[in-house]
Amino acid sequence: MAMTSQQRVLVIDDEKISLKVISDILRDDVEVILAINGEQGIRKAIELQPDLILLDVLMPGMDGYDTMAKLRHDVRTSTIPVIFITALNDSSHEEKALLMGACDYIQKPLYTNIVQARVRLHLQLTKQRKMLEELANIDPLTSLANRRRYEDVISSEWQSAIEHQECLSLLVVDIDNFKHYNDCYGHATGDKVLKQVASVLAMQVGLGEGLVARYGGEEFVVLLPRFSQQEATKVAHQCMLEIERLNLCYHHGGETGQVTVSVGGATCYPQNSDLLCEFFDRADNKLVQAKNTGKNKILW
Ligand code: GH3
Ligand code: MG
Ligand code: MG
Ligand code: MG
Repeated sequence: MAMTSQQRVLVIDDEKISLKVISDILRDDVEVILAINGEQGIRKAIELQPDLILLDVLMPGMDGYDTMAKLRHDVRTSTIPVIFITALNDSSHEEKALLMGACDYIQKPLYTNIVQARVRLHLQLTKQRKMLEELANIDPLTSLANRRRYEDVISSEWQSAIEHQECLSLLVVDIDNFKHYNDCYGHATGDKVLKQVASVLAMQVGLGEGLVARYGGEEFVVLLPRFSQQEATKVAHQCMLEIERLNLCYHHGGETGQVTVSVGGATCYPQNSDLLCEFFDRADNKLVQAKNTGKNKILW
């Protein structure tokens, strides 16, 4: 059984010969990245996001434990599994590594088959974990983040905005008269519209700029960290314009309509973790107001 290709393993070891040996053992099956010390290893882990890290314990300067502590502390690397590799055969070292969150511990001298078997096992577990994460966080119809993911991201963005005294904007976007669209063309065609609206929103909100999520049904949320009300309004108008450009018409009760959205917006400088619910409610109340006053508009 071959290891899954395209998976990446980062090896951090101060000895060139060890790097060579490990890389020879693994390179047929995975992409191997090498680092000669802890600092370089952390940098490469952040940048290249390996699926697994093999970490030498004894290294001059920053040793394996220090490196591990830093990897665990940084959100960008905290969930990457780490296998310690060491010549130390004292059980207290093994215990320490496992207590720090290492997923495994391999003792030198290295046996090719053991290294391969353990790496294979942990890569498979990583793959399964990623699949589960995706199932838990992604909306299958639109491929956007789902409501669970949105709740996670907004709480961490809220916390970070408090820490850095930055503002945060939120748009709640709901398709107008979508029931009419479904009644006209059926649910399956309605699903296609949801996908189209979702991709317009995703396109307007650049990667890394904010989060677009399907909150439920035909309702979406757009979270825009550090966006002022003015900047977020611009994004909302652009989204509304592009959705109108899709030119999705339907007929209902003898009349012709077109798919539009209503948007409720809120912007604030978060001060207190308790006020997060109120923030969402503010945007949501504005959405209700927009619905009650003619739809196809944005209100703050
Ligand atoms: P409003 O302008 O007030 O928002 O009216 P609306 O018809 O959009 O809102 P309402 O809440 O009355 O109905 C929402 C509709 O969205 C009804 C429901 O069938 C449809 N909907 C929700 N989720 C899905 C979905 O996953 N696929 C499809 N095709 N339709 C969906
Ligand atoms: Mg060493
Ligand atoms: Mg609606
Ligand atoms: Mg709705």
